[in-house]
Order: sequence, then structure tokens, then C-alpha cells
Amino acid sequence: MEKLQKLKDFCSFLNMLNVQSIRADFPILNREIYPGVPLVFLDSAASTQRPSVVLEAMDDYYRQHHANVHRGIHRLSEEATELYEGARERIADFVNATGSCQIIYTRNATEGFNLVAYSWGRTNIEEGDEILLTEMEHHANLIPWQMLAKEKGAVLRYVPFLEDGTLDLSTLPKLLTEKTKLFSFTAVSNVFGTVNPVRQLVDAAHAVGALAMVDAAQAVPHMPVDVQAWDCDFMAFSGHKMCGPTGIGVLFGKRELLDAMPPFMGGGDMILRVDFEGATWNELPWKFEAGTPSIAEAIGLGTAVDYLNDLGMDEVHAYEQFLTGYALESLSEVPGLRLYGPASAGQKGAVTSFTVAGIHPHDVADILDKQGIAVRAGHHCAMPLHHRCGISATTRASFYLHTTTEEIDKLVAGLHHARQVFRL
Ligand code: C6P
Repeated sequence: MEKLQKLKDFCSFLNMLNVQSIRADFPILNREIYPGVPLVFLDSAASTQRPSVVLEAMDDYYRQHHANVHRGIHRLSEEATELYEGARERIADFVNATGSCQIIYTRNATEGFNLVAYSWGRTNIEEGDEILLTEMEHHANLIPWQMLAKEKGAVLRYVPFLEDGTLDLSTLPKLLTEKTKLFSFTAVSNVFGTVNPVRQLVDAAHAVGALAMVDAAQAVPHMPVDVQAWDCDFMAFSGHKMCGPTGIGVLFGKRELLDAMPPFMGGGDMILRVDFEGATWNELPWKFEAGTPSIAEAIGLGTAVDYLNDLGMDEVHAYEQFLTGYALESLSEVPGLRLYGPASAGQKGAVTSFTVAGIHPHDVADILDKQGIAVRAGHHCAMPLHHRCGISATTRASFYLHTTTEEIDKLVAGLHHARQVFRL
């Protein structure tokens, strides 16, 4: 208990983030989820909530500026285009891309992987080629490569993880060979929370002439990300996990690679000239953005980026590290609780997955829900990871910049209550 108090004191010292004022930015956090039961939202890894500024930016766009982008010569269309492209510039700066042409708007991270598998993969992967993944991948960074490998006769290989939920890097020299054409891996596991050594993995891929793609869905929302420092060839992430709207995500790619790739989908906006025989493609990034895009959503994501920048990503990361340390310490007091993934906050994002002996993860989540605590239970779209751990499901509590230590205390109390319900 003394240790926990020390951590709490450290938190007040750390409160440069001013969590109470941040909470006031998120209208949904005032909700009672059942009569008299306030919401404790611990499911940000699945999708975060949105601050008012994001909702207002989208509302203002629809009320004052909506028209189709890139098409009109009237004022409204110009305004919509400026807002849509302005957001792209700010997103490019946020991840330190060298230009906004490297930022392709997608629907979500999943679409980013499918785009690369379809466009780059179908052009560059041949029979016998190898694609290296890890055993901790989300299905989004698994299924598109399985589909591609099946179609092309390519081979998938996997970097295993160790007992503590970190990658077994000693296997890399064997797994990365001249046959490897792509190494695609997550920066942060959505189950273990493991923070992988991205630059080291990218360098290892490049050393054998392979490309490196990073799944940054659980990284970009939580820590400063710099694609130049990582030197990755592709990177995908989702807007809805970083205070932005659903329906918008980003694929980053190195310019020379994107330039050489054929379009993913055909239609309006992605062409320069069309006749009855064929077409020529638009410049980057529009070559990959066929049809009327998610305009309001892109603008909302641009505002989410401004919001995160105002808070400071270093500060967000430091606060989440503190929260994770606090959660690991507090959860260890629950009898029968087994944590999956690294046991120290330094190696772990703001994600804690666990099982409680004698209670199914879905029952744990259900009992917590009745106390207003929203967590996720199941395989978290990482079935192979769970199979490797010899389980079918975990319960997962995930944190974000508005999470408080009091909410983590409620989680722990809720777990004690669940054990009582099951007479454990
Ligand atoms: N993980 C979770 O609860 P989409 O669905 O395309 O926005 O994001 C896919 C995705 C890719 N990679 C990682 C590491 C992810 O965590 C996710 C989404 C959510 O863990 C929803 S399944």
C-alpha cells in the first residue's frame, strides 16, 4: 500500500497533464452508464473517446464548409479542400513524414495493410518469397499477408515471443534471409502491450534487403512517433484510436515505393486522364484515394492531432507509463490474477491483459460492466497469440490520457467483487 501511495504522489507531481481538465474535454466521461453508475472507460485500445474540439470541428465542417473536395471551383469546395488537405499536412508533421504526399488516407489501419498487400504485394511477391511477421500480430497484420501468400505461393514466417511477452530476437538471424521480401510487425502489441524495438527490427529487415512495415495502431496515439527515425518503409494507423473519428486511418509510405505501386482501387479522383481504352494515374497521395473520401473524418483527425500536440506526446507517454506502472502494481494484489506481457511499465504500452483463475474472461468483463467499468474480453483480434499462450481469451483494461488512478482502483475493487460473486 505504501508503494501505491508513493506512486500516487508521483502522479500528482507528474500532473503536468492536468488530467481533471483533460476529462472535462470528453463529454462522454460524464455519462452514467446505468442509473447512478458513472462510466469508467478502460477500453481505449479498442477505440478512444473524442474530445469536444474534434466533435466541434466536424460539426462546423458540415454546417459551414461542406462540399466535395478537389472537384469544384466554387468557394465551398475550395474551403473543404483546404480543410481536408490542411489536416493531411498536420498529420504528416505529427509522424515526421518528409511530405504530405506520403500520407494516404484510408478507412483504418486494416485498410493500410490490405492496400500494401494488394498493391505492393501483388507486384513484388513471387512464389517461394518469404514474408516475416511476429506471433503477436493483430489479424489486420496477418490476414492480408495470408491471402497474398496463398495467391502467390509465398511463405509466411513468424518471430516467436518469449514467456514475458517480448519478441525472441535471437531468432531473427535465422528468420530473416535473402528470401525475405517484407518484415511486417507491430510497434506495440494490443494484447501484451509490448513495445517492440522498431528501429532495430527495421534495420534487421533492411540488412537482408527486405522492406519493413510497422503496425503503429497502438503506438501513434500514445507516444511520439517519427517515421524518419524509424526508417520504416510503410506504417499504418487508425484515427479512432487517437481521439479522432472512425472511418479514417493513415498509410504512410516512402515516396519512391508509393510512386512505383499501382493503385489499390479505381474510380474518381485517382486519375489524371481517362479515355475508353485506359487511364493514367493521379499523383501521390490521390492515386490511392479513389472516390469521394471521408472528408469530415479527415478534418476531425487533423483536429485530434492538434489536440494531442497541444498536450504534448512526451507528456502523454510519460503519464501513460505512470498509469501502467500503477495498474501493474495494483492488479498484482488480486488473488489468482495472471498478467500477460511484460511486467514492467518501461517495456509496456497502456494495455493490461489478464485472466482471473476460476472466472471466464467474459464473465469478468460482464461483472465489471455492471459496475460501470468498460473493458474488453476475448481474443482481441489476436487469436494466434492467445493459442500460443494456451488460452482462448483474456480480459483487457487499457488506458488513455484521461484515465485516473481512481479508475484503476475501481477496476481492482471490481475484480475483488467478481471473485466474491464466484465465491473464490
Ligand atoms: N485493435 C483492439 O481492441 P482497425 O480496426 O483497422 O482500426 O485497427 C486494427 C488494428 C491493427 N493493429 C493493432 C495493433 C490493433 O490494435 C488494431 C485494432 C482493436 O485491440 C480493435 S480489434
